[in-house]
Amino acid sequence: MAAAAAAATSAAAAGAIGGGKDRKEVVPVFQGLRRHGSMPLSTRSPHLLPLSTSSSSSSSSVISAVSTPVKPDTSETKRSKVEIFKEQSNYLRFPLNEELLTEAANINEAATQLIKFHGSYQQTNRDERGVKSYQFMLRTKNPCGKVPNRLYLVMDDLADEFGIGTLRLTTRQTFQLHGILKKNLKTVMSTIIRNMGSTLGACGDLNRNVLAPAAPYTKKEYVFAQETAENIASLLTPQSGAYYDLWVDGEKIMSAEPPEVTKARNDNSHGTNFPDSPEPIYGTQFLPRKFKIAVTVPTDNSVDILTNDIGVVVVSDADGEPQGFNIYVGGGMGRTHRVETTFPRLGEPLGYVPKEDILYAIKAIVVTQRENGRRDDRKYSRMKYLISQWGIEKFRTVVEQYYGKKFEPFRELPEWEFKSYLGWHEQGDGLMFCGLHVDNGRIGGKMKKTLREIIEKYNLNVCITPNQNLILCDIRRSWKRPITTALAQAGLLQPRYVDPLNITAMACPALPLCPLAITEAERGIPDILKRVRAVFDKVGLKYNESVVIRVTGCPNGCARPYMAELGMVGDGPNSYQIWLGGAPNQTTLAECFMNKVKVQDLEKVLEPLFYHWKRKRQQGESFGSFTTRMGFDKLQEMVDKWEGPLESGSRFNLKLFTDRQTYEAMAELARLENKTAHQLAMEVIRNYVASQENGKAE
Ligand code: SRM
Ligand code: SF4
Repeated sequence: MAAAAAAATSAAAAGAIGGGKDRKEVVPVFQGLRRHGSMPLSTRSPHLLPLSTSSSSSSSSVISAVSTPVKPDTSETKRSKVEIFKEQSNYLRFPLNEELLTEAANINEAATQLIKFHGSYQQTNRDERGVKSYQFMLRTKNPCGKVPNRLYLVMDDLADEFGIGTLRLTTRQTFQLHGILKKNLKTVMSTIIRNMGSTLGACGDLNRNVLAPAAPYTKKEYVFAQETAENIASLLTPQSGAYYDLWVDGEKIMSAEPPEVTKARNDNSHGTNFPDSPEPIYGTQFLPRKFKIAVTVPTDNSVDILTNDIGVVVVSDADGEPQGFNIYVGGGMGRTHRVETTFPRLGEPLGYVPKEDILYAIKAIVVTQRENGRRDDRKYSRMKYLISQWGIEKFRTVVEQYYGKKFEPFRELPEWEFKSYLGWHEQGDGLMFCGLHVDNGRIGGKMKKTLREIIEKYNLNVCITPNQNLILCDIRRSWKRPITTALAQAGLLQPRYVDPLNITAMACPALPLCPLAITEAERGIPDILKRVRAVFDKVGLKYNESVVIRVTGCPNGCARPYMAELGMVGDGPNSYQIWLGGAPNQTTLAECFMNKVKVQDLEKVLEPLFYHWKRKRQQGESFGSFTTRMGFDKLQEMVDKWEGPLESGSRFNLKLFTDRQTYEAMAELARLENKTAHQLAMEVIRNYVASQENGKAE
């Protein structure tokens, strides 16, 4: 940013927020000590006063008004247990360092909270009864979803050697490894770190993996968005060194960061930093809660931009030269059943900043949340609640004080589109990339073996998409055929052979390892999608029609079900809330239509809804828009009065067959596989077409 300009006003601005050189941090008492005792109270920074700003320019003008500094509020406020653990940890070390050395298969409560910041969760297998089998899930951090060839191969090996034999691609472009035993944690962590990977800050109360479009296009805007995501990720990476102390005995195996990132992190012109702290941005207390950022380019909503705490969009001039960024704030999905004061929320426009200011603007937003987000009740600690409480105007005013400038007006943007990047595409540098649909991001069995062989043989880098899919990058034209053939043989079909319902569907891991799961998601969705396809067939919807379906095992929303056209959110054993109204381009929030729908009763709800969508929709109207236009009263009436489609299902199925005899024979075979005649016929046809294609490729 214009550091000079900022410096010119630093005294005023720092005074306004009461930070700067006088900023105090909770002193970690365990530097050296290893024992609980009475802890100093968190010294809250002075509260911000509303600015009496005289600035009227709409450009990034420097704030010149000064508000009266107030005395630090040293009153004791209630804090959640996790705040105490953080404070007593000596920047995420204690007692994790000691707990890792014990013979026990698990670690204690404080260490369980701290290890999250290092990228791991303690779990048990909930399918098993009796003695708890403790294990750890590890999550990597891959800004933009980028995974170098070497790291992919190492993750693939680690999954087999120390995990449950599968790799899990996540909704935030990272890997999860499940089933790591405590005794192997250090080996696995250090192997990742030594092979171009990291798990630092993949979980915990700090900035999580930064999303950006995964497509390896060489177009200027895309490259710029990805560079920005990487710089933001660097800016907000913990600095204390605890991670390296614990997992690689203090060796600093870090990639160098651009000097502008270091400069932005160290800049304290506007009182954002704890000047003498090993964690200049986070301090001892880190953030009140997890924090999520996505960067993208106009139209490309492959990142579900509005669900993030901060959404950043590259804005370019007429020649395609990036000039700055639009910034959204306040998105988030998590909620708690029956607590109406918790809710999913979409990000809203904060303003525009010139490109050289982006790191400073991001830091100002993060610091606003750090200072003002609730730390007493973690249910309400996400930044979306702060913005909901304050309103965007007040939030903007406070952020501007830490930023030292005013935000410019938000630039107009074109419509968002969902981009999956599946199939073959040109990168723009003569090479190609191939996007592969991976059901729920779970890579195992033959698919895992084949992917490894291809990635190893052709020395490919890969990218993980925010939809749990994988992109093979940097492919020479001449490799396209053999790679297509090898992929198809492992069931990794080109997108036109994958059921369109599967292509956009997502489910979170849920049971058996997620401790918060109320019911199935990843394990349940294959059957759910089959049944939705059968309902589509029954009511006469075509094969190429689709709806965005997302399923989670609880209301936390890890697969972003509240953005889906049909969201299913676990609310009891084998039962789900049904959420309707999301859009195919992920721009509207769904609403809860029904509670406690037993999974076996799904058809009773879905049949009438899809039947009426087929008949009453306007031209090109998506299922999400249809349900919103109808309104829930009308939809409820449709469900309540449902007596089955007027036409018999067989009439539609018969269309595929030349005569009744063939249809009946197919129907009988299909029954053996618990399918409809139409489904089986479609499968046979698709397999036939795929085998012909493969034949051609060979
Ligand atoms: Fe999530 C907690 C899995 C993306 C909202 N999430 C969890 C935990 C770690 C359970 C726990 O706390 O012990 C889950 C581990 C399950 C397992 O066994 O693997 C878990 N979340 C996932 C992943 C793997 C789902 C997936 O299908 O890919 C995603 C990993 C992302 C990553 O790589 O960083 C994942 N989680 C999300 C998202 C989507 C996103 O970020 O785009 C959300 C909603 C967006 C948001 O944060 O608002 C999300 N996860 C949560 C929440 C609710 C947060 C809240 O504000 O209330 C929790 C629970 C919590 O934090 O207390 C949670
Ligand atoms: Fe677990 Fe709930 Fe997230 Fe699913 S949505 S992974 S059940 S926390």
